Amino acid sequence: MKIIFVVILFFPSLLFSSPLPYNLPVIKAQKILVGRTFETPIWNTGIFNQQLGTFITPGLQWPESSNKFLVLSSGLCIGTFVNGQLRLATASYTGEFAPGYILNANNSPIVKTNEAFKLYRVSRGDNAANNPDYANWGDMVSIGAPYEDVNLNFTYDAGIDIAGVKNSLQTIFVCLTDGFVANHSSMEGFSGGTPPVFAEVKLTVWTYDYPELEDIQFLRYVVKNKNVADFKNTYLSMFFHAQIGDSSDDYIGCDTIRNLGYAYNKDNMDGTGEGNSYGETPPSVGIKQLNKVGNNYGMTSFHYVTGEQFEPKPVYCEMMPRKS
Ligand SMILES: [Ca+2]
Ligand SMILES: [Ca+2]
Ligand SMILES: [Ca+2]
Repeated sequence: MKIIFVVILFFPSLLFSSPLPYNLPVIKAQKILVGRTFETPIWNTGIFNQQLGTFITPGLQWPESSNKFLVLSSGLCIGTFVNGQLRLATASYTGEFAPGYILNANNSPIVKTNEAFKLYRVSRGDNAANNPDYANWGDMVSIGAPYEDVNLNFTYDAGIDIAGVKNSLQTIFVCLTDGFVANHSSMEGFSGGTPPVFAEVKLTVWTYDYPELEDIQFLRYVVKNKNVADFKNTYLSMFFHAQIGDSSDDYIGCDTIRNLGYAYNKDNMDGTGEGNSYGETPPSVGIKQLNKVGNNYGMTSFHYVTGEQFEPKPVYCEMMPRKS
């Protein structure tokens, strides 16, 4: 059985940027993260592993170009109390985030964005001449975009340093915020539509082509409270809708020691082997929290959701959302 892992890491951060006004809802966009053995979309709304389109469409394609998929949709969700009010910034099927950042001015959070805030993708061997994202990578370095400091001077030097995570095959970076009210909707998927929490989320996603790491999608989230009020009783949760080819014969589980959630086929034959099903010896997929800051940030719960057509009926907020 081949296992593919998705790994998340959390780090504290600071933000430095310059303001421009912006008040429109986000136009959804994606860039495809390409690994040596798989490919998967990364959205500008906090969603990953879903193909952007009219319908909810699985996105984590493994092996690449196989037209077989392991995940339908994923995203980091934040739940917290702000001044006693429960607020959420969710990313399950649509995503309540958008590229941008937040200033604190006049004792209130002010959400900003500009044309520089978007998905950036660089691949090994790219340069400023063949990839505009590479040419403009320096715009995002002060925000948190990673690079290999080739001349070891702790400064990004265009043309000398190498954009992206050191030794990665490909790196995607985007700075997101949930601060735009227009992107909070009860149609998000699960429990969306609250006022913003005013978080900034800097997301780096990358792949390696080392044989032992080639099936892993690495994600690093840097989450910062940019509200003027504290976050209280804050939970970060990773929504992960796995789907091993034909979803009708899938099981899930978790490993609390490894901070790992996973999905696998209940028998050794996924679907019929026709179409998008894997057939014999299907793969499994998991998501693991690799880095935790302090003692209270490991996996504290693992929960499932089911379709509303299944008995027993789950409580409403844990049903899959209707979407047509
Ligand atoms: Ca340098
Ligand atoms: Ca299956
Ligand atoms: Ca089966």
